Amino acid sequence: MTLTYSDLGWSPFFQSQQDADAELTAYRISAVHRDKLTGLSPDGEIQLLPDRLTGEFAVGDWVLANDAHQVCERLERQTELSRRAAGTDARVQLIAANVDVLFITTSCNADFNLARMERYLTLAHQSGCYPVVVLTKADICDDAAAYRAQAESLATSLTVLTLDAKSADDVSQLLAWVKPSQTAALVGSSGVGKTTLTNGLTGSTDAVRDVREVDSKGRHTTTARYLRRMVNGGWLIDTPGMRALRIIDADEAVEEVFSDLTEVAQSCRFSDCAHSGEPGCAVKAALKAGTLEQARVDRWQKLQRDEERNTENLEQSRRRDKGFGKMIKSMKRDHKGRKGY
Ligand SMILES: Nc1nc2c(ncn2[C@@H]2O[C@H](COP(=O)(O)OP(=O)(O)OP(=O)(O)O)[C@@H](O)[C@H]2O)c(=O)[nH]1
Ligand SMILES: [Mg+2]
Ligand SMILES: [Zn+2]
Repeated sequence: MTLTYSDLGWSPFFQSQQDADAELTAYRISAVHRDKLTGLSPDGEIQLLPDRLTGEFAVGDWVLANDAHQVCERLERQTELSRRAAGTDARVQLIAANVDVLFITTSCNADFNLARMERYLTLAHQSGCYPVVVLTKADICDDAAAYRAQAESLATSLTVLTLDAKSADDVSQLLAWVKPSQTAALVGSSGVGKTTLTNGLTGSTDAVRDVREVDSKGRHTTTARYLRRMVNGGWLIDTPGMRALRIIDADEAVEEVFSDLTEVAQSCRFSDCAHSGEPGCAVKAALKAGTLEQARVDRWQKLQRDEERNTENLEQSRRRDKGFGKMIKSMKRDHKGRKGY
């Protein structure tokens, strides 16, 4: 079966960026390897040679390449999912690009965590992806409806699906949220069933974690990201489980996810109220009146603090990189100067 560019997710947004380079061929990146990229076009799948570090490409990206399959340009992204990489040396890590729907995946067991879900919702808001919460392992849980109600309480009209990721019937619920040629990404902790869902939705047979190992923490069965075609013509990106989602540059998205609280906080007497005992604090008043929930206020403040710290660290390492770049440049300049002399 041959796919067209529009089947692959190509749109006027990308077309307008190609016009100047009409002799180059466009490819959708389906996998990012250490030193090469896999690209899809109507002619099928080929390996592409990147023009910069492969870490600067994300699965889902559109690139333009020449006849020698060398990438010449990466097209501007419609949406970008990224986080602060793990470790003290903060960098931005790309998760995926040009994603329309974010399947925020967790299971009806110990992985279920409202603070974590709020982080993923923030990621969706920040990138402009439509969030759908997927609660797996409903088949081995006594009260899936209670988990679902908790998740639904996080935002008005938030879509929450509860299912058994191993059941073909259940899994087909997800298809309704991704139209042909649209792209979805599965994110969530390790072991929640992202690859099980991917296999059900795409017909592939990727390795899932052995049932006997389900309780062992810290193992990641999936180690790379892939773009795959779903049975309905949509596209799906499976991702390796994340231990922590450190969000960056997301203060506005945090405000949106917690719009119920931001609205109340607007009535605080001081515009920089920290809601920790200041006079005229509307948040404290609402807590007292029982119209706000303390746990949610705590999660909001923690997420704000974490987001600020992550972004600060990122700024520091950006400055460091810039300083390093300047140093190299001045070394080169000195070197040239000597040669001239
Ligand atoms: N009973 C039941 N088991 C499930 C369900 N979803 C996943 N599993 C099992 O949970 C285990 C982990 O599933 P995976 O699909 O490998 O999880 P993952 O999210 O891809 O994990 P990583 O690749 O490590 O991020 C497998 O043994 C699945 O069979 C479900 O809804 N019900
Ligand atoms: Mg997996
Ligand atoms: Zn206040």
